[in-house]
Amino acid sequence: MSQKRVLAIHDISCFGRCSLTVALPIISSVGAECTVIPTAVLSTHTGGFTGFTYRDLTEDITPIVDHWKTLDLKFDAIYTGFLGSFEQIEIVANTFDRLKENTLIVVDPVMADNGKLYAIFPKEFPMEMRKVCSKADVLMPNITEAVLLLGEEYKEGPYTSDYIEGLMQRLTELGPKKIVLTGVYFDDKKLGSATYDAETGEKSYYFCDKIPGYYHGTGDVFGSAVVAALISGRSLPDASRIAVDYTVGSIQRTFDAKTDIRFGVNFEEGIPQLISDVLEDDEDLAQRISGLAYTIWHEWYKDIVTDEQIDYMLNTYHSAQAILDEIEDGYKYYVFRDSGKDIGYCGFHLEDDAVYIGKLYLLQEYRGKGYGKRMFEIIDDYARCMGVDREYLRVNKGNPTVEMYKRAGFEVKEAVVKDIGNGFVMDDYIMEKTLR
Ligand code: PXL
Repeated sequence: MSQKRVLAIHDISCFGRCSLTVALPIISSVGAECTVIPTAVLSTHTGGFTGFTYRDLTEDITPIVDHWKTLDLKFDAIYTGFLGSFEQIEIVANTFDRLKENTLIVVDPVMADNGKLYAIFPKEFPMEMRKVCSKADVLMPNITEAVLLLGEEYKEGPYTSDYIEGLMQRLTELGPKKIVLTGVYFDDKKLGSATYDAETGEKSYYFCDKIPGYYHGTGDVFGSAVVAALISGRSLPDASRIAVDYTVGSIQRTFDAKTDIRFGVNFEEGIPQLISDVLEDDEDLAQRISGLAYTIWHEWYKDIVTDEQIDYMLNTYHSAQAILDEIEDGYKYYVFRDSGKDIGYCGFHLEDDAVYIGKLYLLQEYRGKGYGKRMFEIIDDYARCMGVDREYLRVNKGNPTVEMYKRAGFEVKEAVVKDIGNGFVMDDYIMEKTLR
């Protein structure tokens, strides 16, 4: 695959980690070339600082593009965010037209948050912003920006999936076929993003624990990670999930360090993880999962089934090839890490009217630390998104985990003995949970 080239059109806020100083390193980190058009140079971003300098570079944009036209440059993606004036909006929209040639246009309509248009913008700004948004393939607003673009009233959350999906659907009527909506929450504890693809009808949600406080530049960290993932061939739901994890990790490090919230978030130390999340292919993932299965089965099942059965199970159901086959058949796998180390995973897939949880494993020393709960949250979100309210799993009758499943809301539905070949049987309970 030839190297991808992205054009990032943003301002340079010299201090405060946002826009170009975030987009450049994040997009480059996944091996893409990141070309830039700086729209302005500011001493700091405008959120929370006063007295910042602002050198407008609007009049340089068209000559830069004119020069590039003589060089016949091609871009795989163009990504833009904060735009400072009506004139800039006009010129950037025109730049899309001039440079678009099999180019993915990604627009983050940076202008508002928490129900309010940023003070530096006039109230007509959102309607002008529509000009660039209508030309986007992927639009990434937060909820405030979404309602402003749609000319609707802002509503405080928590939201319902009907409301979120309605917003995304209406946004696609403005032009873009793919939406990534940020700042989505259905309760006060979790915050995340939703995606919608009008061409396939596919939607997805991904949430993480809410971290208190408002951190500047997080939209750019998120948006740059989405662009990095999309340009690397990841699907829209995967790109959004990877970007949420990356952004939340960056916020968490900043929160722990008690950094001034205006200084932006520590996204730099998450780059190694981002690279592996974005660039890992299904074969690598299957290898990692299979490695974990080997360790976990040997430490956990040694008192439950015989060594021979453990080996048989590992070879039959947990080999990298078996896992890869499942992924190709639509299984979703999530691997959990702690300090960079793989510590467990869950695997599940959609059936007609239920989600079947085929795998839910944690290394012994990481049990009881909340990872299991997090796995169930991810599975519950997936089930809701897919419109089913039933989940079920199989568990060996002698496995103490039965109690953990009961605490997680599952109950035993039936006992089944399944012949799995080679003289082995699985002597299991089927446990089931109905989502409320
Ligand atoms: O994307 C955030 C951003 C970028 N650039 C400038 C900003 C802000 C947010 O306030 O002020 C100049």
